[in-house]
Amino acid sequence: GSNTSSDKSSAGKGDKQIVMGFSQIGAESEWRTAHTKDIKQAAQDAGIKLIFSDAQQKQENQIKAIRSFIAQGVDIIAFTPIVETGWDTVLKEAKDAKIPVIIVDRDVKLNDDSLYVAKIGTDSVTEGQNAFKWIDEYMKKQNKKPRDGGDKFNIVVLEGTVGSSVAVRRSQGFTEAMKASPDASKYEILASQTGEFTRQKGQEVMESFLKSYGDKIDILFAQNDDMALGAIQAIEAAGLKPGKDITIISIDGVKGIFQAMIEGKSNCTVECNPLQGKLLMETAKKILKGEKVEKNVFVKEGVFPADTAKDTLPSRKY
Ligand code: GZL
Repeated sequence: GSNTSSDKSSAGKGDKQIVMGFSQIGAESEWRTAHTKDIKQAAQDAGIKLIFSDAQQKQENQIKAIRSFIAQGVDIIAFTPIVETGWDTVLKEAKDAKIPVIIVDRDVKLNDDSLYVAKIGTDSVTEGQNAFKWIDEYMKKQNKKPRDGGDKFNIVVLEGTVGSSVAVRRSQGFTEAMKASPDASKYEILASQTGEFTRQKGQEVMESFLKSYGDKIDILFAQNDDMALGAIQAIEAAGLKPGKDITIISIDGVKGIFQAMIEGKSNCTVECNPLQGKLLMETAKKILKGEKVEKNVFVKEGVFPADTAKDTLPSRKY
């Protein structure tokens, strides 16, 4: 006989185009630009209508965007939280409106984890640990000596956005790995300050580091490649050789840093994978079909020292 109880949920979702509201942080770095491009392409490939909002680095704009997605009655909301805290209220409003939420790239601190269905991100702690481990190996392999003739390698750190899970966790990973190293006593962090993940700010803060500690700095740990690229300009302007006088490690793996490594101006990049769009769209479709999804998924990432840069650059996708 005929199917008396028509199953609205599958039929409704089956043929109606899914509408996703996406709140992006902004366009602060090459990495972020690649992240946005990949998400827009993945939505198109998946036949999902994307309502995209650029928050210009302001949390209040993300909250406004999420409220507007709720008012528009989108099927699903995804966003990259610029900072960890301050999301409980607006995510409760999304939950009350029965709109599922996916957290993308960065992480949040919530009182109630049921306020989001899934999180697709990058493992910032491991990235920070990998950054220190590589530096520790490199200083030994190159038989480097502290520039000030002392017994410690002096490190300066350009941090990411204040309060972002990525900055907090990359610092945590880096310092944890340093403390765990047998060489811990050979390193000293002289200064650590935010460069807001941008080239411009990275250059400015590095200029101030050089003024304060010029001939004592052995290592720069930049929490993204864009700040490292800005710092390289400051180091050269100070008459020093980036990648030689000052060993540089950063995180992301964008094309710009591969080029700098080929030119001998940077020493290593720890990859952070922005190509999260396909997984995001697949996860959204599963959620809207009522299928179970993993709460927390990490995308894959590697480590790329300068001597791999020439061979790797042609295959880099961002
Ligand atoms: C990392 C991402 C960071 C990148 C920066 O997952 O959130 O934000 O490292 C970007 O380049 O600005």
